[in-house]
Parts: sequence; structure tokens; C-alpha cells
Amino acid sequence: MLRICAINLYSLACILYSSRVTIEKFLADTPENLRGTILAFADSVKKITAEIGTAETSEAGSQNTFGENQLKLDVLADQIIFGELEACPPVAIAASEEQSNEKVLHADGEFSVAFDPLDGSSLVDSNLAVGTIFGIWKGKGFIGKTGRAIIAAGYAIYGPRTTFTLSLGEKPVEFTLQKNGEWKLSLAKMEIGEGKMFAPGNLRACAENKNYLALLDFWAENGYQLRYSGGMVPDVHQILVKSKGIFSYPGSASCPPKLRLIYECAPLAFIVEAAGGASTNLETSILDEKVLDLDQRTVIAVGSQKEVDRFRKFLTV
Ligand code: P6P
Repeated sequence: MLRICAINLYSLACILYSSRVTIEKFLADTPENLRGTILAFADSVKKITAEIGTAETSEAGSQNTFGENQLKLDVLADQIIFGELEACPPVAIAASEEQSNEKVLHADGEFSVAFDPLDGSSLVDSNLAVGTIFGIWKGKGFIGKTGRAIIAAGYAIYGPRTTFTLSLGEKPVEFTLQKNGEWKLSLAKMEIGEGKMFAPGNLRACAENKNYLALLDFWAENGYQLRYSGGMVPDVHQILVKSKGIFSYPGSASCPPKLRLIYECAPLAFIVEAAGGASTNLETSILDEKVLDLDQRTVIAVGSQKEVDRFRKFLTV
């Protein structure tokens, strides 16, 4: 009886603690330059949240670096984030998936940031959840570095609620945007265990990539739960929240990998590995893949250690 009371009291204490923890309190001991940079993204997400519910989802009439037609929402989210970063002196360089080149913002800044302003924006017209992804890298520039230079990474999800997930290298935490504009801690220290859930991207590659087809058969024949929305951010976040599973996006000759190393894969791999999970590009951890150019794309699988190991085993037969 005493043990049950102790557990209940502990659970109550956790609820009370998290109900009082805002992002500012969580970052109280973080160096001001890094805290300010993270809060610049958190403030951007609030502004994007205010727009995404009613902004036009039509095309902007322009294309991004990858030749993809931009939506007005992509451009709007990009402008909002740059507006916040331009007022953030620690940011020396900012690279956006929606821009052709990195931008020098503050010559004396200590960090470089790479971000995808609105990943999955083409899903907004179907009212599916989409996200903002960012990584904060030590020093100036990205070329020649690996994801090990990331000192903090995070993502926002614009869904039934707006959440902001963050790691500075420790276990990731999630904040939920409140009606009063505060970010309240909603999930502390997320960890990835093991379990049968899969988010298989680029299935059209199976026509040529028979190893991927064999893994798909394994998942189907072994009772894995399919959870794929077409939005990488919510699909990966689900692995953290449910503490299990794998997100994969390999390729084939005619359907090559399309996910970007610095804007999407490295920040998400940083967060998943911080949660005790794993990542792979089939050769190394995503965090050990050297950046050769800002447009670099990579094979990716992120998730639990066993599932990522299985992915690598099947795909490299
Ligand atoms: P496919 C969204 O466009 C995105 O960049 C990721 O968020 C998502 O995982 C992937 O592309 C979806 O790609 O080939 O399934 O449309």
C-alpha cells in the first residue's frame, strides 16, 4: 500500500513539475547565445502557428534549391524564421531548404543553423500534420563537417496541437503551445525502446530495390503496425512518443533518396540518437556523414537500435 502511495505521489510530483516548466525555465542554465537561438526558433513556430491555420496553400510561383515548386506557406514560414534569426546575434550563418545559398547574418556569430521551414507543406491542403526542423551547428558553415557538430536540434509539429521538441544532446523533451502563448513542458526525457511499428517511405523504390521489398515483407509478415503519414516530422515524433519503431527512406536507381542531410536527416538523427535510438545511411550513423554540399540528400533510417540494425542488414545483403 505504501509503495502504491509513493508511486502516485511521484507521478503527481512529475505532473506538477512539468505543469510549471516553461521552455524559458528549462533553458535557464543554457548559455545565453544558445538559449537565444533556440528561442528564436520557438518564437518563429508561434508565428507560423498563427498563420498556418488560414494561409493559402497554393503555389508561390517560385522553386526552391531542389527545383520543387514552393507553396506560399513555404515562403511565409521561411520569411518568419529569417526574421527571427536576423535579430539573433549568435547566428553567423543560416541555411534554409527554401533558399539557394546560406546567408551570412551576423559576422561575429558563433553558430550556423540549417532548417526546413515547413517540411511536408504539400500535406497542409489535406490538413495533415507538418513540421519545422532545425539544427544548430558549432562554428561557421557546414561544408566538410558532420552532424557531430550539431549542439542542439529540434522540430515543431503543427497538428491538432503545436508542439516543440528539443534536445541539446540529452534525452529530448517536448513542449506544447498554450493558449497564453507559453511553451509548457509536456513530455520529459523521451526514450526509444523496441517495438513493432514502421513508417516506410519511398515504397515505389521496391520495384527495383528488392532488399527493401524483402524488409517490407518481413514487417508485414511479423505483425508490425504501419504508421506513415507522408510527413517526416510527425512520423519520426511518433517513434519517440510511442518509444518504438522505425522510419525509413531508402532509394533505388529510378527513385533515389530525396531527404536532405543538413535540413532534415541530421537534426532528426541527432534527436533520435539522443533518445537512445539509432540512425543509418546504410554505412554510418547519419551524424557521421560528411556534408559535401548543402543540397546533399541521403538514405535514412531512424528509430530503435534493433530496427535500424535490421534495416541495415536487409538493405545491404
Ligand atoms: P514521399 C515531405 O515532402 C517529405 O520531405 C518528408 O516529410 C516525408 O517523409 C517525405 O517527403 C515523403 O515522401 O515520397 O512519401 O512523398
